[in-house]
Amino acid sequence: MAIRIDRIVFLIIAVALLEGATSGTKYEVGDDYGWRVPENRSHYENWVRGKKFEVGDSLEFNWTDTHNVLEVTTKTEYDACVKTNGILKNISPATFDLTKNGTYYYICTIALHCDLGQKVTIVVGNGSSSSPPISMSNNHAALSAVLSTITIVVASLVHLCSLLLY
Ligand SMILES: *[C@@H]1O[C@H](CO)[C@@H](O)[C@H](O)[C@H]1NC(C)=O
Ligand SMILES: *[C@@H]1O[C@H](CO)[C@@H](O)[C@H](O)[C@H]1NC(C)=O
Ligand SMILES: *[C@@H]1O[C@H](CO)[C@@H](O)[C@H](O)[C@H]1NC(C)=O
Ligand SMILES: *[C@@H]1O[C@H](CO)[C@@H](O)[C@H](O)[C@H]1NC(C)=O
Ligand SMILES: [Cu+2]
Repeated sequence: MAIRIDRIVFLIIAVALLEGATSGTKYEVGDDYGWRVPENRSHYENWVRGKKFEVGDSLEFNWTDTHNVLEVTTKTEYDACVKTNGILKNISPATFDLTKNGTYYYICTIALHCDLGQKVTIVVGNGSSSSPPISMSNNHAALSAVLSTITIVVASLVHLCSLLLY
């Protein structure tokens, strides 16, 4: 029994380490100030300054009162506070994953909040995504990547079962 518990603890630690190694930084947008109408329009620009966002990082918007987060896709929409297109999250805290290089735009759609400066631009990498056109060879590469991942997962599960049953 003692041996079994040792192994279970070891596995839990190993999984935790693996997850820690693959997850990026989680940014609390505005830090303790949170996500709200700022005192001046450069508030969130100032918050972004000096930060280096990377693929795998995530943003957490945290608020009380009435706010939300809309991710818009173009600078034009962002600059003009266009509230009609994009991914809207209404529940605090709202998390957005930065899954690839590019420029991400977030605004609050309540009343004039965006116009008053409740908006933030996040640049990941050099700010542009490099998505090569999908070709046949890319599809093959993607397929074999998926297959090898499945193989690894199945092998791990078999291994896990054998350890637990031992
Ligand atoms: C805007 O407000 C932030 C804090 O909310 C402050 O650090 C910054 O200096 C202010 N900028 C201007 C231009 O007033
Ligand atoms: C969100 O903000 C509230 C108050 O501003 C704070 O108490 C809480 O810890 C924050 N939540 C997170 C997940 O940071
Ligand atoms: C993202 O950009 C950084 C810096 O420009 C670069 O080092 C990295 O390889 C890029 N990652 C992807 C997935 O394109
Ligand atoms: C950003 O990086 C990508 C891929 O490395 C490159 O194609 C693009 O020209 C770069 N853009 C800028 C503005 O440097
Ligand atoms: Cu708002």
